[in-house]
Amino acid sequence: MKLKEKLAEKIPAVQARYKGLIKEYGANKIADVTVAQCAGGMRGIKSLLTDISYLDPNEGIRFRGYTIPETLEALPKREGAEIPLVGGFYYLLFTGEIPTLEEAEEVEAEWKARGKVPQYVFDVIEAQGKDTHPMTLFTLGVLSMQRESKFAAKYAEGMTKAEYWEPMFEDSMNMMAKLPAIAAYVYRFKYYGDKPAPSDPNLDWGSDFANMMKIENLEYRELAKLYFILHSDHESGNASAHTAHLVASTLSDAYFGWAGGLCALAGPLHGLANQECLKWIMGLMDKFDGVPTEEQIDKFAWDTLNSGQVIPGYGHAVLRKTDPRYTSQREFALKHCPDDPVFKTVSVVYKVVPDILVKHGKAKNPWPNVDAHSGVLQQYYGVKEYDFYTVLFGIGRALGVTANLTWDRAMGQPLERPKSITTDMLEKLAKGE
Ligand code: CMX
Repeated sequence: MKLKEKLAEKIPAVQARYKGLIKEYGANKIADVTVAQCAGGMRGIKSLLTDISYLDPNEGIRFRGYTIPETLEALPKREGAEIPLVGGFYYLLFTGEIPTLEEAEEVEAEWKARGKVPQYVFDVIEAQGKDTHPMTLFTLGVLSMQRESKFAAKYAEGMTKAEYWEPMFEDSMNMMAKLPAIAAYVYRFKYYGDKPAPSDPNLDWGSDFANMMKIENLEYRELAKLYFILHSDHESGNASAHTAHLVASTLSDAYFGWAGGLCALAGPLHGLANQECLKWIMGLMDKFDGVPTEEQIDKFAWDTLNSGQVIPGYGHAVLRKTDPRYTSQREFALKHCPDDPVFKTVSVVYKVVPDILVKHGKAKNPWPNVDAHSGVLQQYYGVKEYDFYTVLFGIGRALGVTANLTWDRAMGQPLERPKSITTDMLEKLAKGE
């Protein structure tokens, strides 16, 4: 396929640049580490390398150098569609080039050809039972497919390092192709006790997810594509992408890597915040019986903070302004559901909460992140089961993660192994002893 050929063309130069950098400048310093960084979650330490995306604290994410509006503008769309093909976006993440419609369609066609999920994946999900959290069901589904790994099989046969990226790419394509069907299965099984709609060969990857979910409103197809693109990548240091990179740096495959990443995504400080967010908004609306006033939100937010909880959907480890992923979803809502009471509530929350967080004085960033807006749109189209939302995040984030894992192999990135020290050692270093 063209995407694979394009990668094969690009890899030697990138690899030579990477190896050359280490060889020529390997001993040069690029940063120092403070006591706070060592003891406090490694915030901001420049220690990961990726060209897939970059997160500027003030500007937000750029995918291969393109901002979100630029990405949505530049990528090819099918006739009549509002949002570009996710297959074309995947091409951009891998190659750094805007594909033609034909190139985007080729990725879509490959996904279609590789999309059939083995029955044992569904058996694993059903064996867990409906009471299990959807992220557990989804993660188990992904992990169960590890036995299909081309990378693991080739590694067992024996291959050279230069060949590593190829089976990683194949695993990435195979896994991406199946994630929407697995997620739709989890959704229908857990909440409705039935099966997803059959895949429609005429629909693109994102729209087919909406179809398999059995969401009738056709606008949800556009939202699905937008959602997956927006959640795809946030450079490499976020917990889910970093976990996947770490796991796969041991030369385990993309299934092991992404199952690990999904476990990190399932925490409330990361991907699970999207479920917590809508739960918080619905709690707010229940308490005040509809769209609350600014005064009512003020009280509710302070009650949350005073009870020791965080306000979900606000704050970020890197960003220092409103997340452009929030803005993009807000624009979609303004176009498609401006009168929805939940959207109206989220809009008033946006007016009130940043000031409260500033007064509270703890959060370094008082502005909303991606999770503050995603649930509103989901519930509007009928996906009201908010504990499912992190699964949606898990489909989207896999796009960036698998592109990174393939490039990690292509560049020959090694096993990740930072150094830990003891508290005694840190004290001595801190005091300059
Ligand atoms: N509400 C209340 N307190 C908050 C807060 C919020 N939304 N955001 C940060 N704080 C607090 C932190 O808990 C921390 O308190 P302590 O000093 O008592 O530990 C303090 O402010 C400083 O935190 P920070 O340096 O600003 O933020 P971190 O890098 O430590 O954490 C994040 C970032 C996102 C985990 C944090 O802002 C948060 O908990 N937000 C709410 C949960 C959320 O929306 N997570 C989703 C993030 C996006 C994603 O990954 O999906």
